[in-house]
Amino acid sequence: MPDPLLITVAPTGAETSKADCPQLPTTLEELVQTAVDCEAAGAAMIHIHIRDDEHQPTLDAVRLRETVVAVREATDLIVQLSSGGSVHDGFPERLKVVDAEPDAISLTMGTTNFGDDVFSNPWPFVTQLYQLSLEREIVPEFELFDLGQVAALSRLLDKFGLPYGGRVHVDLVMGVPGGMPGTTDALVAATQMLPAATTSWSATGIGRSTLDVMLASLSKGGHLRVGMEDVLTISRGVPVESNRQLVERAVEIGALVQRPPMTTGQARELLQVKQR
Ligand code: KMH
Ligand code: ZN
Repeated sequence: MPDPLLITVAPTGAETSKADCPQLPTTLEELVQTAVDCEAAGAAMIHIHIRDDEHQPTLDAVRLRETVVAVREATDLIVQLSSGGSVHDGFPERLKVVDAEPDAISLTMGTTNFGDDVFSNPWPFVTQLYQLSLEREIVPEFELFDLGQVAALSRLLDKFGLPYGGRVHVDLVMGVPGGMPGTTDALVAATQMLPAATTSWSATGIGRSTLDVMLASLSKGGHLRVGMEDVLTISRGVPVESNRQLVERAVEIGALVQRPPMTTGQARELLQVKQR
């Protein structure tokens, strides 16, 4: 029996500027087209950061809701909103992301140095956001940037129980300057520490760690996140043309290890997202 591969696309992020990367999808129209293209290529979930009219990161509530509606109308992708936003976003706006009623949110399990900045996720914020996800019946994807955050996930589940839907899905975000490195050794260490309640996990390697992390994840039976949030070159010095190109590469590499891309229906079953 083939073991399908969940491919999540993270098309935009909050760190890259449109001026530096004109092919980055920053408008709603571009984002929806990207979602359509990436679903056709084999993605089953989309991790969304949105931008304002000046292409700057925003957590504007109206735009977030419009985005969720538009991506849902155009695709069957699981719509995951980033609750991380940018390093400059405050906790109140980040908590309000749930008001847009996405299928899923990202939920980072601790504070991380993030290049020269700090991605702040103190324990009281994490627990508040987790409890909100339970109340609103939104599935969290636990984003783990280092090994301490793997332990923090066990602590969270011990104290507050399983997420909405009963599944525990993790994404290892590796290679952020300040987090765990994007290496096979770090991936093995992190996966060995995952709570027993974990039902699925994916991994992504930032920048030049992308291929190492992809191959390590596949060799350990994990899933993949790809996209221009995490990597902007397809090979050394060659810019990524589109998110679709990154999804297609993940599908090709998955095929080599007999992991066909998971359909959106299979992904909904795996993550037990609410029917909306
Ligand atoms: N932009 C980073 C500071 C998430 O989306 O939840 C945080 C991030 C994680 O991208
Ligand atoms: Zn993100």
